[in-house]
Amino acid sequence: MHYTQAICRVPSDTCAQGLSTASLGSPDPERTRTQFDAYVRTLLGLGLTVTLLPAQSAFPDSHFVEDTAVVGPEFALLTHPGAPSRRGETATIAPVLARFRTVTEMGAGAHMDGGDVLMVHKRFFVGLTGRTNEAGARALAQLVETFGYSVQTIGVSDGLHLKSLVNYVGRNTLVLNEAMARHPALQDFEHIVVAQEEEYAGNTLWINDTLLTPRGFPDTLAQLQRIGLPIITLDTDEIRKMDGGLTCLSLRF
Ligand code: CIR
Repeated sequence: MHYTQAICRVPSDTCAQGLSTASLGSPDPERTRTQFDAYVRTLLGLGLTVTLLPAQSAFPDSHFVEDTAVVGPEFALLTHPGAPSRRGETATIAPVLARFRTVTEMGAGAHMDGGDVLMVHKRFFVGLTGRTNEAGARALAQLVETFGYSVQTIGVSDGLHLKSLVNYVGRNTLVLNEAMARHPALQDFEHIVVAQEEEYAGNTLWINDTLLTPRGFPDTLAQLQRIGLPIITLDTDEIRKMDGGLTCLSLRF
């Protein structure tokens, strides 16, 4: 898939009040925005058009826009985020997506965070987590199977989202942790296995054959360099304090 568009949302001054399981301290909103700005500049530099949405102080996690939708060339599925405090985030994303795609909504009882949805060509892998349930995966399948995609679920017991642990980095390769490397659903790919202490770097983002990876993970970086694609490292330490990573800061399509 060649990306031409991204939707991002400016982090709010309230960003430290969002959900987090990380014990890394409270993020500084100013530094969070600096890291976010560098991310947006990187997307622009890669030729994407970025729709930048204003901060939403009522939703401290709302700059993690990836969780609000799943977007492919033929569709946009508005999710029903797993965390109650995040459900209101989709209301302002729907009209923006409607400029680009026909928007479908999930029914009640279905839960999904976009961070649990990994799209690789015509295949979707959906993490079943505290945020995404079977009904959510079925809602996605119902929509995308009509466009010729397959959907496979993967139980995730550690980590917030599937994409906290597994991402596609081009050249038929996944970057993933050891446990996911053993998963039967993921054996059709080459693997770059991140060391336990570098698990966060599993959240590396592939954009049109450039890799965006968090700074500070030398072993993963060395492994990624062997793929032979250009690599951009970005500071994410403030974003990480709220369990965020590079994939979650944009919707790309
Ligand atoms: C949350 O817990 O929902 C946010 N603090 C972090 C969401 C990160 N989203 C993502 O990785 N897709």
